[in-house]
Amino acid sequence: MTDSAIRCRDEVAAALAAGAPVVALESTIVSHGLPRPQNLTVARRIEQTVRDHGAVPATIGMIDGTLVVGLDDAELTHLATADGVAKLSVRDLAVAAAARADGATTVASTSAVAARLGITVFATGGLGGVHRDAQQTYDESADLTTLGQTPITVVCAGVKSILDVGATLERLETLGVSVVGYGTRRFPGFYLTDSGFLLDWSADTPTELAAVMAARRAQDVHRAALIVANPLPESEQLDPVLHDAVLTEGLAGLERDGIAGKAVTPYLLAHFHERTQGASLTVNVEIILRNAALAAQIATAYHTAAASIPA
Ligand code: PSU
Ligand code: MN
Repeated sequence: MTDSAIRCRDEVAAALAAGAPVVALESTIVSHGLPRPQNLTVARRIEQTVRDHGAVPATIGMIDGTLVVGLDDAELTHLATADGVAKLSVRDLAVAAAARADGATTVASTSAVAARLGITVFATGGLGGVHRDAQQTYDESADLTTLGQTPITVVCAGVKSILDVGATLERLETLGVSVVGYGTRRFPGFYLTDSGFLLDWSADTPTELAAVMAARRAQDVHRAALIVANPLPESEQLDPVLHDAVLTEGLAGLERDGIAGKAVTPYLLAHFHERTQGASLTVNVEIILRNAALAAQIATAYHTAAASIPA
């Protein structure tokens, strides 16, 4: 599909038309969530991982005001390396388009654009959520409200401990977002295997998750997202003692440096990467690649099953 607002890469459009598995990917983790120069290498590895597991990757972003679904390598390189790439949530998309901006899409805007094109599965690292001081600042990511009105399956490792995890789970419940643990009923804590919060549901295989997606479609009452929360194995998590020390320091830094609004998440991510001497980056990359692999497996299971059912 090509129109003035959204350009879909040929390979992605062909896969969608054929009912073949496609996995959407966001660009904010590339432009704002991972340090340079590793970010570009990681972006390419995420796409390759999706391919290795049988699906077509569609990394979404904005180039010169046009939303691109399936950035090519030059476009991906641009968003990973250029200065002044905007961080675009849903509310920013039209203003940025009119300004012919280059921008990276968040979980919210990636989900919204992907769902509009009929992409059923999206892989990311962690969702945005409710910030720890939200009672004073009202800082809650638009990822939550957008997921509350966007029917797409999102594979993530929970939300970062920089957020109020309990409050985020409460908001997801209020917004009607389904949350299913992959192989666990313990909600993952991104860098840590277990956030300490429990879930009502779990699924053990991509096929089971594809069955959940098929049931959602058959029931036809779901307007919100399905979150698949995929924890790291304990052997690969960040050292919990180091994690807690760096977190405390990062939260204090926010106040000291007067960081607020959409700069909060990138600030804390950069702080983790610096203060753990790269250990958090290694874990972060591992999380994203594992989520990309699982998302591709879910998309493959879902589209294989769908293809065998007469329309
Ligand atoms: N969490 C991460 N890494 C990230 C983000 C979240 O572990 O890079 C990005 C995602 O793009 C997410 C966005 O959608 O930050 C949320 O930002 P905000 O809190 O400003 O809504
Ligand atoms: Mn915010």
